[in-house]
This record gives sequence, structure tokens and C-alpha cells, in this order.
Amino acid sequence: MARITSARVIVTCPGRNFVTLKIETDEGVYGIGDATLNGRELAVASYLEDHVIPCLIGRDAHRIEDIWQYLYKGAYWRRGPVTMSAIAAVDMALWDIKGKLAGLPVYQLLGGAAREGCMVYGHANGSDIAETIERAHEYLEQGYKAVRLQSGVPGLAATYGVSGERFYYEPAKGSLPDETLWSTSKYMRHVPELFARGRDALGWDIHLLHDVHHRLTPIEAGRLGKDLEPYRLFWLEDATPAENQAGFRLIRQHTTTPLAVGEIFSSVWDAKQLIEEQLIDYIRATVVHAGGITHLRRIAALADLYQVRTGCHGATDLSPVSMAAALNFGLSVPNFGIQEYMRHTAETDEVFPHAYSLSNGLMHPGDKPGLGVDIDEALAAKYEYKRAYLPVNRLEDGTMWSW
Ligand code: GCO
Ligand code: MG
Repeated sequence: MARITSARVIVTCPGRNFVTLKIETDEGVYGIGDATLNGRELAVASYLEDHVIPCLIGRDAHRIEDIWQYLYKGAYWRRGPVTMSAIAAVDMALWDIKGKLAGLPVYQLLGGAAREGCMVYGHANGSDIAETIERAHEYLEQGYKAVRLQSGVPGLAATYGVSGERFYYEPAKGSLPDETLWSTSKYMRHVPELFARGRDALGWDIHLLHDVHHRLTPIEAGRLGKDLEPYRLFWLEDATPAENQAGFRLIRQHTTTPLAVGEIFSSVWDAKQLIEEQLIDYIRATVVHAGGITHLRRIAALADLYQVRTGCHGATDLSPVSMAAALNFGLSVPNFGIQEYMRHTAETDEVFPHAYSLSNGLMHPGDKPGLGVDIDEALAAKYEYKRAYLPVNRLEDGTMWSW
């Protein structure tokens, strides 16, 4: 028995906002979990403070599954990003505690290492193709085995995935959402050229990925997948919004380019049909937005039956706590595919000291008991929360579109 004596939410903004849950026990051991939901952070903080923490006090921190079921079934209102991020934070913190009490890194509790490390992909982005390729070379030089290519589209002032920064991409900013303009036809003409030139310059020994960021209809996505077939992508991500899971049938009928989806999923129910009908190749659900390690294991177990592999979301809005949890999960899960790795800034890394490391394109969670990550609360307190929004997107005639 490790009785939960207190829990609190820590909101900090070392360059960007993060919400962290810290759970303390009478065993003198604490655990932390990430609860960050980009652009809607305080909703999860309130869900935890006002509705979850009071129910945790006095419970046995060892009973991870029971607490998960209690929070999921007990709320009556199931699923959704706010609920599932809150449950995820509790779940991560409890796994952290269990690991610390056992004296083992969490991946050992999940069955031990199933591989030497987790292959990650980095982000190469540039205002044009030449700049994107230049950035991709930098990843190759650092030993990365996979890189995502995004580039500015001629005729569009700004597009998803492109930033002025060399290694960091941070779309959430502003006290109100930025508005960007989108043209599917300009984009569709441009992307095949990005990959034609990308393959020419980078060769065939590197995995190349691309994120469409929910902008196409299924038939347009089928066309793009077909146009990209010669360049053998590792995956085409979020080709179309996935609320309608059957929509992916149309894409599948037209292309053999592997498909990835799921960074905004909060539950196995968002992916059930996609997985069971083998409409995707990689499931991108993450530890923080999909109910923690406990629920992500359930999603991965279903996916494994259908040869769908994991490809967890790992953008900078997922804190180092999520990254540590994702790596403990990824190292141990049988059907691991790849892990996204967008580096955090030095300020963020300082607030969240961690044991994970990158070598030769593979990441390892390290061997510290628990998740192998901590929060420096004194430092965190110096960075006050700043409201920040993701951009919104319109077609050139002003129609609201998916960003
Ligand atoms: C990715 C994602 C991110 C999201 C961001 C939203 O593939 O990494 O699409 O860039 O836009 O995480 O919060
Ligand atoms: Mg994405």
C-alpha cells in the first residue's frame, strides 16, 4: 500500500505552456504526469484540481488499473481530450511511483526492453525545398534514421510545419489565434516535387515522412499518396480528418503509401475501425492525450493484431514527462514503429531534468527508477502561464478549413 497523501497541478511556461500533475504518497515517493493540452491547458488543470484530485486522496497508488477505471467510468462522461489528458496525467504519475517503489524503470514493469532503442524522426522544415533539404542533411549528420520533410508552399504566405527556427517548431502563440490561408491545389502540386528533390539529395537510406495536417479530402489524399509512391515514404500523416474512420477506405483504395493517423485521438474507440479494417499502418495516439500508459497499451494491443504499429505523437507541446513515458512504452511494446521527437528548448529541459537520451537515431528512456524524469518546481514557478493558441486556417475565399 502506498497511500496518496496529496496531489497538485503545476502550470509553467518555460518557452511554452506545460501542465504537470504531481502525486505524493506516504511512502515518501512521488510521481509526475503530463497533462498538457495545447491551447486548452487550463481546462485540464481545472478538471484535475476541481474534480479528480479530491477523489485521489487516500487511495492506494499501486492500484493503477482500478484508479484508471474509477476515473473513466466514474465520471459518467467518457472520452474526449480534456478527460483523457487528465486521466493520462494520473496514470503516468502512478506508473512513475510504482517504478520508483520497485526500484525499476517503468519499461521493466511493462515487460522489459523489446529492442535496443526507439527509432525517432526529426523535423526538417524550410521556407522552400532547398532549405528543407539543407535542414534534413543536418539530421542525417547527427545520425537520425528518419526525418520528416515540410516546406513552404509557393503562393501561400504560411503553412503548417514551417518555422523560422532551426530545430524547433512552435505553432502555438499569440493571445488570439493567428489566421492562415490554404490552397489544396497549390499544396498538391508542390509536395511531390519536395519528395522528388528530397530523394535525389538525401538518397534512399533515410526514412522520409510527411504530415498533411488534416487538410485534404479522402479522394485528394488518395491522389497525393499515389503521386508520392515513387519516393517510398515511411508514412503520410493525417491525410484527412479522421472523425469518419470509414473515409480512410477511399484513400486505401488508391494508394500503397503507408498511412499514419491519431495524434488527436483520445481513445481506442477513435481508432477501432481504422485498425480492424487495416486502413492505417501507424497509430499516432499518445500517452498524454489518450489516457496514459494504461490505455495506450490497450490501443497498441489491438493494433498489433492487425499489423498496425505505433508512431506516437511527440511534438514540443508534449512535455518531457510525456516523452519519458512514451520511451518507456516504446521500448517495451511489441509493435513499436517509430517515435516523433521534436526537441524541447534548453529552458524546458532545465525545468524537466530527464534520463532519456538520443544516440545514432535511437532514443532510450534511461535506467532511473520510474519514468526517469522530474520537475524542478522552483524553476517552474519562475515561468508564468501565457495564453497561447494554435493557428486557424481558411481557404483563399475565406471558408473556414482545418488547420
Ligand atoms: C505533429 C503535430 C504537431 C501538432 C501540435 C498541436 O505531427 O507533430 O501535427 O505539430 O500540430 O502538436 O498541438
Ligand atoms: Mg502531425
